[in-house]
Amino acid sequence: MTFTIWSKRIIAAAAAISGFITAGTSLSAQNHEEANYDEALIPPYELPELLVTDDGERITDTETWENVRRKELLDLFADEIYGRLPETDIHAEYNILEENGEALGGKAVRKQIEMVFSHGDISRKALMLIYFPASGTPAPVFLHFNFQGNQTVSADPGIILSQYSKRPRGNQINRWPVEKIIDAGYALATIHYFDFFPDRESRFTESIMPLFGYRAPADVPDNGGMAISAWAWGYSRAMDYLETDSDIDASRVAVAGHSRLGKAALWAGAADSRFAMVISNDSGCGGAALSMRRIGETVNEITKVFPHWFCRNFLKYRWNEDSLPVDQHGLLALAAPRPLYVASAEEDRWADPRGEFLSAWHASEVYRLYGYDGIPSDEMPQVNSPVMERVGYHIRTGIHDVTDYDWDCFIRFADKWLKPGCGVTAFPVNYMREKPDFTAELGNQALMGTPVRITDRVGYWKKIISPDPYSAWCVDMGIREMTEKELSEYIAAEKIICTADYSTVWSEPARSVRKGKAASVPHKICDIVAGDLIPCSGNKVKGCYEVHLVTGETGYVPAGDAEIFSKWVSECDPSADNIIATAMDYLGVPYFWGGTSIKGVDCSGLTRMVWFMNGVLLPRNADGQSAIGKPVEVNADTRRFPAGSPEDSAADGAFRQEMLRRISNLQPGDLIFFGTPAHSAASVSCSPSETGTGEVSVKEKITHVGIYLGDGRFIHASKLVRINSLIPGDPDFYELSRKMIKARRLTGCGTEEGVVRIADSPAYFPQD
Ligand code: GTR
Repeated sequence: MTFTIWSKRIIAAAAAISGFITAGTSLSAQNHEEANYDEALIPPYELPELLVTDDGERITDTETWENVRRKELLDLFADEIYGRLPETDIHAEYNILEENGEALGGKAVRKQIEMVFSHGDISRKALMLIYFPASGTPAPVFLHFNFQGNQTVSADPGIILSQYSKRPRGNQINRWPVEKIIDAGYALATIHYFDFFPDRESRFTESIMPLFGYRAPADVPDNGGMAISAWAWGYSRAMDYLETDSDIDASRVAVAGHSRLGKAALWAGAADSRFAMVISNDSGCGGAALSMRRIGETVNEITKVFPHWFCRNFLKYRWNEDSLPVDQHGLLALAAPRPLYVASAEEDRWADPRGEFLSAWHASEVYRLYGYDGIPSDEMPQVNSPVMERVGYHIRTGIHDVTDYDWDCFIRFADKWLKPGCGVTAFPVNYMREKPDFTAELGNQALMGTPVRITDRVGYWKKIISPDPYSAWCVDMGIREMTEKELSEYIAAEKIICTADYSTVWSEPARSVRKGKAASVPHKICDIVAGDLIPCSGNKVKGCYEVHLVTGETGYVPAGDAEIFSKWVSECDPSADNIIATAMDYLGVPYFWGGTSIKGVDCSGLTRMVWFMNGVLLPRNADGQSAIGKPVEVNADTRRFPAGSPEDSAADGAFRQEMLRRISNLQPGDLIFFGTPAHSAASVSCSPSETGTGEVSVKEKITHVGIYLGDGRFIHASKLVRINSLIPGDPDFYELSRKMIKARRLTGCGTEEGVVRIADSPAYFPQD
């Protein structure tokens, strides 16, 4: 069967209007019954490629996706489907009309905010209703607009009536399990969608459109936004407010919507990346479903019945879907890499559940580019069997609606992707990589027993923030995930710190094991290194500390290799002598990019470790370290001896004098920094930082750090941890010595100078 014949059939069928009205919200008749629902009648179609640019370049990296293809797609959706809104300067004002801590029997706070938007003498109002858990911690949010007015979401008599609705209180209570949402730890924020565009073309003038200078639909250009863009605009304005509300965690807002509001939520999520998650429920044609399938509701049908939803350009694609430059899988892909959930209902054939699913499946290839798992195959999951990868999907039994089941899935999905976790590192040394990939650059290491925050998950990787602070990816077997309560208990618990360079956790009290003996004799559970922390009972058994690894095993560490952490930390004295003594202990440790343990260190990894073993938590990187403590003037004459020029010969007397001068203020134990100072350079391109004289200011760049030992000598990680001299002519002269431009003294400094004692860090000890 050819497309032409099929399309004629449908056009003919469309003439017979069935009089079907969708529950409570639809405004015009639609021929649901007459539509095609037969997969076999779908003409062959070819979806536009997501990972090929308009110039035909295949995309293999996220940078090109973000900088090129994503922008192309966003423009196409704006110009051809939903339409753009002018960049008018619209003033927004928020009035908290009401706040009540006794909502839902005291477990929630209800807050109602009047948002006033104005431009010139035109103004429009929207009323936001928020329920958030009364826990006191900023809550993640489901931002989900409603169809019938805020008062229909709950029977709560405190809800202020929405301006454009006379519907009774609690009228849509079945769609809004407010208590369930609160119990799960989320806030719910909702606005009656009419506040942005009362859903009729004839009510255009009551919408927000006049704020943009439009008096009638005819004023709107062919690529100008109409109702869906107005609702999406409303979602973003709601986000603007949420960002100002300290009861809300605006970094964890899920934009969500049902049906036409699912379309709007997807468009809002695509255009506004502040939304951390995007959820579409039964959004169908012009939402998640692929238009090219022309099954259920079609472009022709939707644009005829709802002429005020899309931009006029979309009309070009009635019965002409093959010429669409994008299809809706592109809209879903615009949410990447943020978690995306698409929900369908089995009996909602009008919305084409299979088309919604395939769209999510095709969008998943963009998620895979980021290393995330999406929809695993093009075979639809069974009904009521949700997929919860970074792209999630379910098809549930039942009709076009938002049910408790849908909400259960949204909450589960949000629990998985939006709820940050916490935990403790489990390996002796945990490798923190810049991407969730074993081949990715090593950024940092976290020692055993380090409390971490978990901010993201991909496959078997977890993105963590270590206390230095540093954010990067660890394999999940190296992280013991905990509840907040477990983590606080862990932080409060007694621990040992390994003070030997290397030691062992034995299965029984032991100091060594006879070679060749079977595993029944004391065996090694794991090695440990300096700085590792393990919970312990405080008991010593046969000269060993009894310890309890966070992975569950009990083991024994020779007492001479460890100390009780709390006692050790109270005795730490980061004096210059102690710092230098610890640093000398690292001599010969190999240089290792990203290393911050005795197994290998980079330059700032060495300094970080040396201070850590003296009870001080330094920032992870050299530039962070160069910003704390007290400045020590080195008076570098970088005009005569530019940091970037080739090194002078050791015999150069002037350079020797310069370096003797640079070290004159230094004291043993000072951190010395190498790099290039801030300077002006001739500009090569126009940039916002241009000074106006053809010069740009270049910021200071710190590339290396070492510890000063006195007499021009210092210890640093470079090839190996080694000692060099800054002074030309000395036998161990450091070839990049002229880059030494800055120094800091940490001894005698406290938190006001950015120097944090481990004892004062909430990551290591309870602080109350
Ligand atoms: C229907 C429309 C669908 C869907 C639904 C709704 O009439 O055909 O595209 O958006 O309305 O929003 O309830």
